Amino acid sequence: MSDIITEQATAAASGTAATEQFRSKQRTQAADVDTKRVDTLVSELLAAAHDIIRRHKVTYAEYDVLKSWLIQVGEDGEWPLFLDVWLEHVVEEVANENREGSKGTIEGPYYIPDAPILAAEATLPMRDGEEGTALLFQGQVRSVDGTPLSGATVEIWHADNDGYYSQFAPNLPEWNLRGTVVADDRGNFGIHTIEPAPYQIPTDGSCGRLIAAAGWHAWRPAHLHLKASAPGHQLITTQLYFKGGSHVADDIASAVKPELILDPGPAADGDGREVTYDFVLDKA
Ligand code: MBD
Ligand code: FE
Repeated sequence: MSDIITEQATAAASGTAATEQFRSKQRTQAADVDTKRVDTLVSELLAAAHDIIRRHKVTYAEYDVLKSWLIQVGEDGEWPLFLDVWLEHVVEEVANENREGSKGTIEGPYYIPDAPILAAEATLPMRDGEEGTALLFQGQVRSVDGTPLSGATVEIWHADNDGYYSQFAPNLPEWNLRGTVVADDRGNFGIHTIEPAPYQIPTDGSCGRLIAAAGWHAWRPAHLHLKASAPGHQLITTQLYFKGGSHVADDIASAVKPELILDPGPAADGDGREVTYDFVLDKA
């Protein structure tokens, strides 16, 4: 028998890692608290909750279930997951409503800045014999006026063929399937990777319990996460999906838009599939 201990992926482990990651990001952001705005937003949020309690005659038993569930979400570290799955899509909708360039969508809980820097045509860091269909993801970064953008970068991160993200699930090498690709002087890039699998929200934590209790499903369609940026332009955070993939039409995180669905064809080199997608960035 092997004496290698294979750690299991758990909701609490990925939740704790996501919480840590979020906290380290927050350290660099200045607190910006306007009393009047906090008053308005929190008062309206509470008023909406009061209204629901009255309309549905919420009982003490239900109130106690809510209380214990909320406590457990914190203990599992699943606040980043909960918020990004069920609220972030509307924050993104509001934040990007005036953009003219490529569509954005939610960042989700599993972004890590400063992934390894890679050349304009590159293979993402991956294990020997990484499972999954080979995928060449290529394109160009341009400005809204059509100008190719030199100095552009495309950050990419995605799940493996089992639906797991490096740094958030055990037994994966650091930076697996993550990279910062520096496009060439015409904004062109070509990224060799593998197609990610659909992602299932951990079923053994509080978010999983909510999903089961409500009779929902726990799936996100297979997706690539991306951040494209260039000097003098606004960074766009987005995701791309695969036509015909499961749950493209019923993403638990409500983060699919028609413009974000890729339709890869057979790869020119005969290995797997390839697709071209161009990013159009708004001016800063
Ligand atoms: C993911 O991979 C993801 O992208 C989001 C938004 C939530 C949970 C897992
Ligand atoms: Fe994701």
